[in-house]
Amino acid sequence: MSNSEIWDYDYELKFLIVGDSKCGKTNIFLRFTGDQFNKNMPSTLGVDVREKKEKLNNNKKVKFFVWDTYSQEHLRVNLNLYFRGAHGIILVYDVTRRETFDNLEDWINKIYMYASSDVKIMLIGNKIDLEEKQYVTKEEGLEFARNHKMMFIQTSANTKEGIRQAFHKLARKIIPSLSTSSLRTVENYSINLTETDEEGKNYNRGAGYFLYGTVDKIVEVVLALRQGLNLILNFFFQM
Ligand SMILES: Nc1nc2c(ncn2[C@@H]2O[C@H](COP(=O)(O)OP(=O)(O)OP(=O)(O)O)[C@@H](O)[C@H]2O)c(=O)[nH]1
Ligand SMILES: [Mg+2]
Repeated sequence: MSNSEIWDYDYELKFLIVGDSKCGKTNIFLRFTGDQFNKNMPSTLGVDVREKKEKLNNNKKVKFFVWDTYSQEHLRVNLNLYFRGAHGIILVYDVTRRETFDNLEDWINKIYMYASSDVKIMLIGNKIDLEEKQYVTKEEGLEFARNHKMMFIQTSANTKEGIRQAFHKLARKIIPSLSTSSLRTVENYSINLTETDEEGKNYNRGAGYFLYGTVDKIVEVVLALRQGLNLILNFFFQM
C-alpha cells in the first residue's frame, strides 16, 4: 500500500443503511459506493460492507464504511453487531409504500436500543422517480424527521437524485461532533513521518505509520470476518 493510499483521508465513518424490505437500501448502497443500480435485485440475505472515499465540499476527505443490511423479519441476528460503532444511520422508507413510512417508529426504537446515543440519522424517502405512485409526501417526511430530530432528504437510487448529498450531509453533521481521538487527520500522524528521499523511495516512517497501518488492516480483516460469519449464520437460520 502506498503512502498516499494510507493517508488519503481525514475521517473514517461507519454508516449503516436500515429500513423495511424493498425500500431500495441495496440500490442506495450500490449507487453511492459504485454508481450502480439493479432493477432485479434479490433481497439481501447477509450484510455487505463497502468502503468509499469521498471529498466533502468543506475539502475534508472521508473514508466511508457503508453497511448494507437486510430486513427480512425471519432472519434475526445480533443487531447490536451492526449498530456498534456506527457514526451515521441512513433510515430508508419507500415513498410509494405507506407501510414502510408507518414502520419508521419501529426502526427508530431499534436505533435507540442498539446504536450509540450520539448517532446521527438521515431519513431518506426513496424512489421519487416514481412520481405517479408517491403516497408519502415530502411534507410528511420532513415533519416526521423534524419531530425525531433527524435530517431528511428525498432520493432516487434509480436517477441518482439526492444519493450523494444524503451521505455528504450526514457526514458533515457528524464530523464536528467527533472526539479528537476519533479523528484520523494527516496532521495527527504526520509527526511520525519523515520523507528522506525526494523521489519517494526509502521513506523513513515513524512508529505511528506502522501502528496506524496495522490498525487499519486489522479493522479491514475484522470487517471481512464479521461479514463471513454473518453469511454463515444466515445460512443456518434459513434452514
Ligand atoms: N424506480 C425505482 N426503483 C427502485 C429504487 N431503489 C430501488 N428500487 C427498486 O426497488 C426494489 C428493491 O430494491 P432493493 O435495493 O433490493 O431494496 P432493499 O431495501 O435492499 O430490499 P431488502 O434487501 O429486501 O431489504 C428493486 O427492484 C429495485 O430496483 C428507486 O430509487 N427507484
Ligand atoms: Mg437489500
